[in-house]
Amino acid sequence: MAVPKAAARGAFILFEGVDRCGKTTQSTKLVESLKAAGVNAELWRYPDRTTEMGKMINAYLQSSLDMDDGAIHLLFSANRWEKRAAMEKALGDGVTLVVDRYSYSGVAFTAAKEVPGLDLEWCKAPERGLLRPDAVLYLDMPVDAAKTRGGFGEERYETGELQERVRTHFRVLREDWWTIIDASGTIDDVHSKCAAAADEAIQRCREGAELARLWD
Ligand code: NYM
Ligand code: MG
Repeated sequence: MAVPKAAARGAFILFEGVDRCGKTTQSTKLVESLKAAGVNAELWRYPDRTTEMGKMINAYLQSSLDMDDGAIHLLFSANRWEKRAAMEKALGDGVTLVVDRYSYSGVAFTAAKEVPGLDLEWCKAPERGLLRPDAVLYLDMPVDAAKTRGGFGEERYETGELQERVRTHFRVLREDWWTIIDASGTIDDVHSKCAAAADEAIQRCREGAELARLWD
């Protein structure tokens, strides 16, 4: 008797980029279009501000709470670890996860603070072992353009100087399998590039690509 073929796992599709580059708009739009095409897809985001740790992160970002730079870095990471098993389960159940920020933001932002001792390697260490995305859609936008977008400056880290350094660190973290998308195009233009990269990743997962871990 033929053994039933296991259902394909979902793809982990990650959006990264500086603040106000359009990640939230594009990730929302991607989930809508995937669902319309019959793909079981969900939008997740980090920090996940709904958990107890996430509430502390939210207070820190809104400057109602101060915290040591190393401690807040580990809290952002722990906020990914607390959801790791749930992510793996969803992917295994065939759900494609479109994720708005993950470990790369964690590393790029803390490293950009240039705190002695908290170098790139230190920042990467707590991320080791988390799930590796199947695709990274990096929305590339000059900081000067992002700054003119609504809401810039409302939260901690939203200064031109810090964002420039974040962008430099993203450049260092970039790997050749990332998809770099010019985010200054129209919403529809950027969306069609994101959708093409997402389709390709979903296809790879259907063909049996295994879930990997950071930083393989
Ligand atoms: N951020 C985000 C970090 O500093 N470390 C992290 O691990 C993550 C996931 O939080 N300025 C920063 C980047 C943003 C801020 O994210 C909140 P968002 O996507 O603007 O809600
Ligand atoms: Mg933001």
